[in-house]
Amino acid sequence: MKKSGMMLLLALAMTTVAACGSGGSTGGNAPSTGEKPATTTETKSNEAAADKKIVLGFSQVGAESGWRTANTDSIKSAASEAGLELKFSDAQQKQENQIKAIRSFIQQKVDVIAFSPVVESGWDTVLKEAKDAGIPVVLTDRSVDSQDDSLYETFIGSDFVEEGRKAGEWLVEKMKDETNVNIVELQGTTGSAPAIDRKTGFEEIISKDSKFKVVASQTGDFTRAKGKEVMQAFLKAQKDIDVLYAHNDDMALGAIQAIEEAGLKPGEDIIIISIDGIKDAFVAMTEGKINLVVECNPQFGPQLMDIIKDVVAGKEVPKRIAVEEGVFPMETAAEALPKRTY
Ligand code: GZL
Repeated sequence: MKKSGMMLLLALAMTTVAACGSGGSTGGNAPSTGEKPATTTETKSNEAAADKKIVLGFSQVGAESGWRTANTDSIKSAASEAGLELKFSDAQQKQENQIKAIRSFIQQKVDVIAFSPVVESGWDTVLKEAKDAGIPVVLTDRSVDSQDDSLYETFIGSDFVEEGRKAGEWLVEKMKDETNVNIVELQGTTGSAPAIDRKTGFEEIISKDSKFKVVASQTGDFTRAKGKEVMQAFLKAQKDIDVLYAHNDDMALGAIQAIEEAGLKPGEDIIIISIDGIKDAFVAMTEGKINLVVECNPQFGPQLMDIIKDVVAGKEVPKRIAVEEGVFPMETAAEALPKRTY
């Protein structure tokens, strides 16, 4: 009995070892039902990592203009398309709200932070905090004046100086037979990259001929309401305005209301040049109320998601990525309007 029992135990033990042995390289318990061998911890973590959604923290300037709304729509839809988890914050055009949002993203340990800086200055401290936390930052739409470009991976946005030059070059040609041109300027948000650079580019061109005079220049903060208010003040203070140069369409559209309420014809009594290219500006051009729109494309959401995936994958990305855009004189508006997408 004893001997046969021992033989039985030995046979059982042999079967168990063989079964384990046939578990292949994993060394785990080979299930006898012929299923795939259980993955190791390492394999599981690789699979989990591959499935983990990239978490993007995005701080948006606000909702001040048609351009901004289109930009937000582009980023939200592109993030959803790309399968990213988006944490979105609207700063209502306040830098302190953007800094708070970036600090919150750092605490939440997001994978990437992206933002459109409402103004150029005052970002080094919070960007260093993100860098110290090992979280890469991508600048979108507007840049910062930091001397340390290791604080961000890349900047994707328009060339605002070039936009200003395009506005100036069109005006020089338009006014070639005039001897004296009085210009009023509605600037964007004070201290913002588009306001600074659009002014720089425009002045670079018109300053070559002293017949062009900027007789008044003030911020309309990129909004329709403020654009109307400041244009009303210009009309009261200036006896002879030939041209309005508005840093965005929303301010131009607000100014048009003020010009009409003053009994003048926008686009005729006062030539109007604007930047962005929102649909309402194209409609105004078809009505003869705006003479030129320089495009500033807000729909770079898909490009942004590609960059973010490259950054997370540790790939090298160019420090500067420009957005393509055109120039639309009023004569081209009717044909272009049906094709406009923002
Ligand atoms: C430009 C963007 C500007 C738009 C405005 O890229 O930052 O801000 O021109 C918007 O319409 O408010």
